[in-house]
Amino acid sequence: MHTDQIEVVRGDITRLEVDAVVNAANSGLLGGGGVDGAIHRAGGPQILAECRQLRATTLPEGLPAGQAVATTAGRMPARWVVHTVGPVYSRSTDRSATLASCYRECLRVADELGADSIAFPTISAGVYGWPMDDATRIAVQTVLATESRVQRVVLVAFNEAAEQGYREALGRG
Ligand code: AR6
Repeated sequence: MHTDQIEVVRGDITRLEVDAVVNAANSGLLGGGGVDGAIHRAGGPQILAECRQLRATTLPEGLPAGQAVATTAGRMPARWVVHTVGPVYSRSTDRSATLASCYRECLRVADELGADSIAFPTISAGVYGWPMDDATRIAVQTVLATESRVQRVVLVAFNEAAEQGYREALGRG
């Protein structure tokens, strides 16, 4: 991905006009707080129905951290939700490879879907406790290092710290 293809947008990911919206989910895929809660609320029950279907078929044990899977986006402007599971932050174990894998796998799933645009929240930087400057840096570095047919990547900053982290990592500070 080229740096010109990356946009930093402050706001609520559920309102964006993109093909795919990434959800920072948990392995159970049946909803939660943070951006996961916001996506299920905005998209409506069809998303949960498809997640339940995945659990009943291909993902009986849930979605492992670092992987990604798509469902409908229900009533959101987007066409698809790409659900991924970030690692819980640990001070004693370096889980950054798993966090990087989330971004790569989401782009791979987006390619499979034929999505031209995708929006990411700052995966793991909320409930899962990842320090914001590191989470945004891993996001930017991984997206830049990943080959994809996606034309436009929106990094959604939910607060000032996220916006600053993305801008610094992109050299737009
Ligand atoms: N739009 C964009 N970003 C958002 C929104 C939104 N509407 N709401 C929150 N954020 P989190 P995690 C930001 O906690 O750390 C859930 O319960 C938020 O400020 O949503 O990966 C899941 O079910 C933060 O920067 O995800 C899991 O159990 C970022 O999104 C667990 O939380 C991620 O915060 C996953 O934790």
